[in-house]
Amino acid sequence: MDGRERVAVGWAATAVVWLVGILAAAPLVGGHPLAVAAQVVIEASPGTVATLAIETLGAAAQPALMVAIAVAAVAAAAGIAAFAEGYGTTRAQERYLATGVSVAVVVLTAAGFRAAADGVFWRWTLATALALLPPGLLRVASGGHRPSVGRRRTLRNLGGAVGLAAGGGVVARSLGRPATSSDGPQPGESLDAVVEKRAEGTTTPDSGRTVTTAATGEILESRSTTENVVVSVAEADADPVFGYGFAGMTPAVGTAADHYVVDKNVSNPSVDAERWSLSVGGAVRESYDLSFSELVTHPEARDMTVTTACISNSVGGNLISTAEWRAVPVRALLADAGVPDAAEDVVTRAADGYTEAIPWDVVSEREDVVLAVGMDGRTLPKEHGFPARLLIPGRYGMKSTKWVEDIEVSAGDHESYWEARGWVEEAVVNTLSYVRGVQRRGDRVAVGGVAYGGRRGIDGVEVSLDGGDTWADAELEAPPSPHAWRRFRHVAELPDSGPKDVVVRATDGTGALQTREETGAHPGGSTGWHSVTVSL
Ligand SMILES: Nc1nc2c(c(=O)[nH]1)N[C@H]1C(S)=C(S)[C@@H](COP(=O)(O)O)O[C@H]1N2
Ligand SMILES: [Mo]
Repeated sequence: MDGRERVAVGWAATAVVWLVGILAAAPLVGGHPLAVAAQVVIEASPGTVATLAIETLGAAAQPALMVAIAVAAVAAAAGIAAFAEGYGTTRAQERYLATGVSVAVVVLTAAGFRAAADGVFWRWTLATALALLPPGLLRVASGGHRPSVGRRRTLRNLGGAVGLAAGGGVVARSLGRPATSSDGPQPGESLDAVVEKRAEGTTTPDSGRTVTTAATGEILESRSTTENVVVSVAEADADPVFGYGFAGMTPAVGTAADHYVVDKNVSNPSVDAERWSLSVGGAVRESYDLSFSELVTHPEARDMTVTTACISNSVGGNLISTAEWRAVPVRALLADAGVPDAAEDVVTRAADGYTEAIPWDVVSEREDVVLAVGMDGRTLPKEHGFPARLLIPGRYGMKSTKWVEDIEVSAGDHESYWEARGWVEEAVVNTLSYVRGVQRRGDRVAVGGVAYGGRRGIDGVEVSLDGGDTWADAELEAPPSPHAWRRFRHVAELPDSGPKDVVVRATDGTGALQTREETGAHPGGSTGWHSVTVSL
């Protein structure tokens, strides 16, 4: 290694120690500057970029972004050092550069921990100190900018710094944030328990619901295609009717655990339901606050089965789910506040800074525009918006604000989070039909899937096995609710095992055929017929 390389490696090692220190100190505040940086990048990037990342990387998009930022930080450290060394800088210039970089690192670390800590002073200052001490000492021990010490001592210094960071981690962990100090309602807790706690001030054990999945027959072989279709062969003497539950078929009503999750957050807001209250206000006659238990026991609370889909879902994609929710109509909540004639939008604001708006006309006409407080008979899981989130059946998921803190009537038009990033405002779902499973049983082959037309409903689904030349009507299961998708299947006599070009298309409740035109998700949701070529 020449001198320049040595300096670059020294700085890169310092950056690594800094990152290790940051992660070690993270338990103190329950978050870290890397996640904050990733969040800043996500919120600053155009919606199309964020969507592309979600589509290509899925749930790995956010961790991948954090890794990329970490790598960039290490590369920047090495780059700056090599650059300075290469220009034969004077001692004074070196000092300026080192001071500048140090100040930037201190500021970034402190600001990152402060943002992650929601501002609790001693936590973020201590986390900053713990994270900065090891790299700081490493620089001092290695003689500042020019490491003149031998390799063995360098390694020893490096080991010492990492050990120090680990020690800081132990301190951070022992002082770490308690998950929740509150004994109030927790995410995923039985709703009955919440109601009983309120009535008696006692806790009851959760009464879990069991979910049964339909029998599928003995599967001899099975594989998944890139189009999210499960292609399988079952025993020839399996039930020739197939039902709607064969391999690949989604349950008509899913559970909280298998519901898709999409949001802009690297780490989701933790809301203490005991301290939380819903504020209902804005341009209303009388604004008021509602506690979580008041919401759960609201006289108009009801169970609803609702399908939601993300507007960034691709044709055949998995960002669509159906679940049973407990929810209160938003118009009932607003009626108690009194809405004036001049009302235009109903704006929801969330704990993560997200906002959405729906016209008051829509809210006042529709009983199914609701604030959900439960899922599967339990309080909402954290990732689905605990303690309360909006649901607007027939609109894409982006309209359904999670972690709602206030509902506000506005007299003017309001620009929402994704709307500001170029997505359509109304976000009415496009009619869709997706193949989920293709299965052979002897000479018979079934094609099955789901179809959803939002509030228009689904009247028919057709299946083609020859790329769209000929079509057959599929059988349709009754939808689990007016707000949900319905499953379909078509069974054909098909002795030969050659490749089949399977295509499906739906007709909605207005009689309109699902459009064949293929469009991407941005800005109004994907369209086009789902097709897959299978051999079985
Ligand atoms: N507060 C908040 N609400 C949000 C989002 C968000 O980033 N923040 N994302 C929206 C999007 S784009 C979708 S598709 C749905 C997904 O809801 P789910 O994760 O419960 O399925 O939440 C919506 N509500
Ligand atoms: Mo979404």
